[in-house]
Amino acid sequence: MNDWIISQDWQAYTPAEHALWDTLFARQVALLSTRAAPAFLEGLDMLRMSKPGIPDFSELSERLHKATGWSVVAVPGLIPEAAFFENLANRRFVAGRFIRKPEQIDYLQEPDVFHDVFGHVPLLVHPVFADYMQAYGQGGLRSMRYGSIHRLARLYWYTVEFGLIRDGAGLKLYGAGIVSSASESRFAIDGDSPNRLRFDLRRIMRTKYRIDDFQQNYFVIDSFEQLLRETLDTDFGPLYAELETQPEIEIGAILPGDQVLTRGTQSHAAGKSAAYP
Ligand code: HBI
Ligand code: FE
Repeated sequence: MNDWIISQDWQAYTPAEHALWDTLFARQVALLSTRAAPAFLEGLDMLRMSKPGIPDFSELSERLHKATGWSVVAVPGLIPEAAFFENLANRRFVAGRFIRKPEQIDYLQEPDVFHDVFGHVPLLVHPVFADYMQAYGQGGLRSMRYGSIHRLARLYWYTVEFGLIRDGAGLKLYGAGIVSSASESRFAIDGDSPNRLRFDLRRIMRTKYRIDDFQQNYFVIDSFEQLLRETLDTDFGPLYAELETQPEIEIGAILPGDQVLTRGTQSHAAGKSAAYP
């Protein structure tokens, strides 16, 4: 199968592109020192990501491989699901090699090298999270045979991309979509708008998500062990069949069975829908 891997072509980055990485990096580190999960900050340190400039994937992979056997490889952008899952199942994290334009510094839809490398790679140093990501890739390949990719995509969205974790240190960020965004780093932790609900695998797999704005619901895990254990202990075949008999859950909804950690005002989302009916 085509794995979509290309060369990073690190020499081709311009000084302005490296400088944009440095600007993004400094801004996020300042926000995250008090907000990100300790495991994320340890990963940044361990991988020496504070070294100036866009990281060279081969250098990064050398360190990462020693820690957990993962490597980082370049791809042209979003790739087909089968190739995405196949790479993860083989402990290869696929990263965009391009960096956003200066005018997109605050937001872009496609995953660029800052989102992919700064956002996703530090946690791959954590042995349990590293195993979860591989299990996700393996589960993704299986989900394709059941026609249930969307269920697993939701799990990825609400954990790997937009997950929160609650440990002794309180509520912290670990989702890559949050930690790579200055505005959502604040919104997800400090904001009074979103709901924060305890992680619930089945519930998440029924929940729609939004790709155009801050999340309305965040799901909070107690530990990466919980995430890995629940994923490995679940027999997804029967679960997919069962979920087809249950209604979908709207973004921002709170259900009777939810364990609500924070009930938000939803003022952010309400403001938006008033402006764009
Ligand atoms: N490709 N490069 C890249 N990055 C992703 O995050 C990605 C992808 N292809 C498919 C995909 N994500 C999702 O559809 C899966 O999580 C289901
Ligand atoms: Fe991502």
